[in-house]
Amino acid sequence: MSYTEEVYAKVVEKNPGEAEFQQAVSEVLDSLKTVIDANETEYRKMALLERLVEPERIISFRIPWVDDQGQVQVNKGYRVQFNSAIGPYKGGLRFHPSVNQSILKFLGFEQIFKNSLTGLPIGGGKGGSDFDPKGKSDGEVMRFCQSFMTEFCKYLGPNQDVPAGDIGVGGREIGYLYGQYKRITGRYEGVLTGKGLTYGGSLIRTQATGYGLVYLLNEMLEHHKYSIKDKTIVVSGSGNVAIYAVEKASQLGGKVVAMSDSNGYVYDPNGINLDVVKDIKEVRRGRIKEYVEKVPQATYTEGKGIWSVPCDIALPCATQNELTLEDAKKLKENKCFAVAEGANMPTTLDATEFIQENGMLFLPGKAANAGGVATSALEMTQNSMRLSWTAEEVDQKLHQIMKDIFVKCEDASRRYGLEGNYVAGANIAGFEKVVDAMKAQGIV
Ligand code: NDP
Ligand code: 2IT
Repeated sequence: MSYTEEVYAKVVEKNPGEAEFQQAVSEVLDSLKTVIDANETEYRKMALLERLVEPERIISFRIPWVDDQGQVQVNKGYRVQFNSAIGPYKGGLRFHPSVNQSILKFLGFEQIFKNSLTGLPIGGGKGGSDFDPKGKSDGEVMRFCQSFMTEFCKYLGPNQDVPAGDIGVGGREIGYLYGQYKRITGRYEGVLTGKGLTYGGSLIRTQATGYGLVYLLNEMLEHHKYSIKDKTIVVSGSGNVAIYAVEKASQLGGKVVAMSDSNGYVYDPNGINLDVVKDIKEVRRGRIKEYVEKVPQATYTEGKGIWSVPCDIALPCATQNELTLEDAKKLKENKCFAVAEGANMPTTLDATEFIQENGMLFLPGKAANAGGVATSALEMTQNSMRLSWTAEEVDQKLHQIMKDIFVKCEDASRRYGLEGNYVAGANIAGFEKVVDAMKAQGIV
């Protein structure tokens, strides 16, 4: 058995029932095989892979809070502090009923390589809770966030661990979390990113993941002599990442015809009217089906199935494993030629394989959605310097970071004879920096 196969087998054995974590490790180790085989003796001796797949620390805690009826509720809270070789733990918090240790470990593991690719000094972490913000009042969300932070603040710090948003955690939640951190510790410091603009947030952070996705997509398309202009695009989800991916894709001349949420999807042959979506999702916290009440030519379909809408480019921006092999086949049948992941691991392993083997271009999430965390790191920089850059300055830096990420992925894939395989390129380029730092720091 090769070293990577051996380590993967141990991961399965030692992390039973953690399907998402096993999936994320499998994808990374598979594409690192060539690099690792070339350094096998050295890496084995220092148990490099065994250390890479084991989180430095997992904190798990109880979150009691009182709902509007006076009933006490209890949720689980977690933080996976996965790897601090290149900087303080950095990664979002997810509030969703599906959250468990496996999902947060997969996200934390991916985050290590993603953060490395940004070129900025941030390690990998992820956290969250099985709390469901849907249908909760602002007061309930506030009390939950305060209880979460009352425990969590013990493990945070601007040079230690700096969380941000993810699914179910946006500006409102970050505000409540920040307020409680400040109240308990008495410190006004950059301990969270995605903050509001009046209390230390960065311009463009809200847009960064979606914009960054389209910047990277654009780099890849240009490299392969295509352009976004006049392409038909389907974007799943209608949250933070999806909305700003649609905004940037439309600015570059693409036509987005479908978006979704966990209930169903809307199809608009004239191109999605983003003002309507923003009003439904950002202002009213409503459902995507309300879109058809405002836009008569649009149709709503209940359930999954957004990938059956014909398109040139698919941007999965909702959640893990939302694009299956069957969906990938449908995309191919409809002549889709490029898939770029706005979400983390939205494409199943067999679907990714199918896409790559069938000549479609593919950008993995850890490269394609890195603009969010990169801009979080820019927010940390501004907080440390106690100044704010303009929107143009931040956007320009974000754009350059995404261009650099494309060069890194392209270069790494080429060096190992895997040209055009950006899954391998992203994993290898991300891995190289982390491994150098781990080697330099000894056995820790
Ligand atoms: P939001 O909570 O803003 O939006 C999530 C969207 O995905 C909603 O439309 C939601 O629908 C849908 N969705 C969530 N869970 C499911 C599910 N189980 N099945 C179907 N649809 C689902 O989150 P974000 O936009 O921030 O995050 C989207 C993805 O992007 C996630 O994978 C996240 O990890 C990733 N990401 C986010 C970054 C960020 O900066 N925010 C950075 C990098 C990656 P509904 O409202 O019905 O639940
Ligand atoms: O998955 C991700 O990269 C995020 N949710 C953003 C993390 C961050 O710290 O900005």
